[in-house]
Amino acid sequence: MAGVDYLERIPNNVNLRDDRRLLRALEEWQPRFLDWWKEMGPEGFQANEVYLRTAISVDRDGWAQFGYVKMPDYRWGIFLAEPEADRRIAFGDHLGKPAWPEVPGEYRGVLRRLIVTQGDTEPASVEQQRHLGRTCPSLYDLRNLFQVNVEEGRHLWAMVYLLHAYFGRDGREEAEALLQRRSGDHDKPRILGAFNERTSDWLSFFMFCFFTDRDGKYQLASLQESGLDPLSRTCRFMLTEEAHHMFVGEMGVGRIVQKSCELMRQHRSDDVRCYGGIDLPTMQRYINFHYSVSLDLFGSEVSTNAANAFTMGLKGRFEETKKDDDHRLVDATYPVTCLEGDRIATRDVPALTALNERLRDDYIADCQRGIDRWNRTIKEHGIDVELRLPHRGFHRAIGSFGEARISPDGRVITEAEWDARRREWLPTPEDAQFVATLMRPAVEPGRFAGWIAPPARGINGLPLDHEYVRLTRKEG
Ligand code: BYC
Repeated sequence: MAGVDYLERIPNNVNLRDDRRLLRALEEWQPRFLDWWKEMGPEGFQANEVYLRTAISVDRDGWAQFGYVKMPDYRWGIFLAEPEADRRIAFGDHLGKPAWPEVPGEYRGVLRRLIVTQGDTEPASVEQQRHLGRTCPSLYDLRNLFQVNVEEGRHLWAMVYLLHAYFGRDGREEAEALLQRRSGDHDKPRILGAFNERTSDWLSFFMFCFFTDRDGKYQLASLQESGLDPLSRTCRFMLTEEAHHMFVGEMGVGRIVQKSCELMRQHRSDDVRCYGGIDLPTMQRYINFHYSVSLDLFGSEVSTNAANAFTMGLKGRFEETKKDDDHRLVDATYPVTCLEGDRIATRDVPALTALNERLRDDYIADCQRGIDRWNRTIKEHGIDVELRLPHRGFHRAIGSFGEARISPDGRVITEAEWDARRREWLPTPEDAQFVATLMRPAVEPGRFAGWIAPPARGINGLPLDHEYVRLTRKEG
């Protein structure tokens, strides 16, 4: 149980009990969070028992406990990774100085903006996914969806704790606003583009977990380097949970690829739609969409915001401490590919301003590793098709490429060519309609929908036909 007060109304390892004001403020926020969860959380399953993992401690062996919980009773808590003794700031102007236990006054605004932006994505994703339960491909997948959802709820708690504990009244107001914005809402949308898109089917859900949650991994890893020690420790623990979300995405897409390949072999046909599978060209179009909107989440190629956050010691690079350079980047350059006039060019720019692009490069390499694994499955079935990541400029809204039309193979094209070919490259309304026809619930323990292969193993050593969600007492 390593330092976690699990019997408290808000489980925590930050000694909330000793800070009555903070405790009261969070206890006031808690019922509003629950109201938000009931209104915007998973629709239709709030009264069902779900086999969930709950964080009860942050050490290696004990951070997860499995058991049946009704989602509104989930113990959302505040957990920071164990402090590192004598932790020092690893980059920027304050390199080598002790990490800050409190927010430095001069960085308050920038830090608050970073924390709010991070926090905003968490409830947004729950809102995006709230209708999926009714069309789950199995109880195993339904449970995984809910696991992801409750953990995103916990990640919201993680950011709200920082806002309440370190940002006074402004922080409390921001915490309130996190419950007011709504994904996709015209008047009060979520902050970042990808979090206002619809996640209307399970193919999109798995793609979102693979591509968009992976942005979370890279952003959290950069914030984990922060000079603000509580932010660093919070992100360090969130990353342990984030890993499961990407697993759900990679395995989910991988199982669909596998099923499609099995159907292609069995029926000696590339067009598996008539056999109830999702054809590989459709998969490719979904990849193109989710990858491109996730690339936007890294911001502009050249960004003074990113340079400032680094120089101030607030947001580092991915694996900052493992990098073998001066960690100040004052004279360094970094190659950035962007649009120059009507052509795509790579040029060296000051490394400080290129930090978004550098993180995007790390992310792209990681995405490619997943694509390679899916391609191995295709190859193992003797099928001569390869899934690909489109060019980084394809279908972008943020950064220099947002001003032009780029084809998946990286050509600057005319609006006319874009209009003529976008149906080849991005999911069409017909694709979405077709995928929607497959979204019929498979809720008998051990049954899987016909468009997705079963996973290799169940959860926490349990068999695949375990009743991961008890549906006997359904809500309304
Ligand atoms: N959409 O200098 P720029 C996760 C704005 S995901 C809309 O290019 P900067 C999760 C930007 O705010 C991880 N607006 O970018 C995943 C700025 O506005 P202001 C989330 C955008 O500031 C799945 C202006 O454009 N965490 O955890 O260097 C499920 C110029 O900005 C977008 C974070 O994002 C966009 N895509 O970097 C659940 C970490 N991109 O200031 C959870 C915290 C940029 O001019 N956030 N803009 O009004 C950050 O580090 C930075 O805010 C960004 C942008 C990386 C997002």
